[in-house]
Amino acid sequence: MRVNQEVKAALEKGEAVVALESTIISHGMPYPRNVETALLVEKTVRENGAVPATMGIIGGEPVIGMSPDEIEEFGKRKGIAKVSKRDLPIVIAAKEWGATTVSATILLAQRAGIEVFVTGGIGGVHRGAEESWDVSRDLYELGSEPVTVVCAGAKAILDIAKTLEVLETQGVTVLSYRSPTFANFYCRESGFPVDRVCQSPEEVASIIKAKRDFPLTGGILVANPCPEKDALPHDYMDKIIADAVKEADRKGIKGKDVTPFLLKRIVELTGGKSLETNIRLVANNAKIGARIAVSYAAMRRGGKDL
Ligand code: PSU
Ligand code: MN
Repeated sequence: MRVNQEVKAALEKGEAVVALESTIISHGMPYPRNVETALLVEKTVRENGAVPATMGIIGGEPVIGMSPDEIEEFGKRKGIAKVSKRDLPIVIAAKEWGATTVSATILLAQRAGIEVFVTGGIGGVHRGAEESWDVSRDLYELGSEPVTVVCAGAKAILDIAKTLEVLETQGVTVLSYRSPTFANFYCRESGFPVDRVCQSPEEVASIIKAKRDFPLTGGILVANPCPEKDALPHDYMDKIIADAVKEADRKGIKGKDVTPFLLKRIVELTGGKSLETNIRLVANNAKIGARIAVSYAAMRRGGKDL
């Protein structure tokens, strides 16, 4: 594993580091907005007091903290594999490039000692999973690794009720950030309850610390709703998502191609509006995630000095 100097130094001093994934760059958004977004997210993490660590596999080597040039390459290079846990050994052995999903990024973060991770929306249980059995690996990595993921809920293309059920089975602590219900990606609220509504980064950090000190294994999910001014209307998005899901079905799109296909199709069907919302919500997660990481790092350092 290659850990960049800045990240290494911050971790040694017990300072806040935020993990970032690369599937959202290579498979979640079109070039060049994907690169602009990844760089904006890193900048937002820094402005809020933490060190960003964008992760991916370069020539078979897991990289913790890419350079801006490497981020650019992940944005435009063709044929970068989408790497979930099962794909990691294949891409490493073949010395290939791989964009890490939430699940693979959680694994790399845990290996590097990074406890807070920011993304847009996690993978989850797909609509129609009773037939397809399509349930993202993300939920199981959240269940087993000690990483807190700050997101805007599960991607809107999913079945949120079933996703929350699997999270509960996996023992994942599900929090919302200043919102009464679980976040609904493009549309703010989902109406589904969470385990605790948190009002501040300190409150979230205290829950992370309690889980680690106990100790309990497994992750925490912080659902941070998209800012009001950037959110898209429910009814409008419901119809577009339903149409995109039907189209994927008709075209026989399966497995790891489903999520990238749907995200791309939704951008087309909304005339680019969903992309703008996606960018704004990731940046907003970066702000809150960095503040949570800073607060948690301070609590841990405080604990050691006592
Ligand atoms: N959230 C986004 N855009 C994305 C993803 C999440 O806003 O591109 C990616 C994440 O990397 C997540 C993956 O882990 O989609 C889930 O894919 P699947 O449904 O195939 O497990
Ligand atoms: Mn899947």
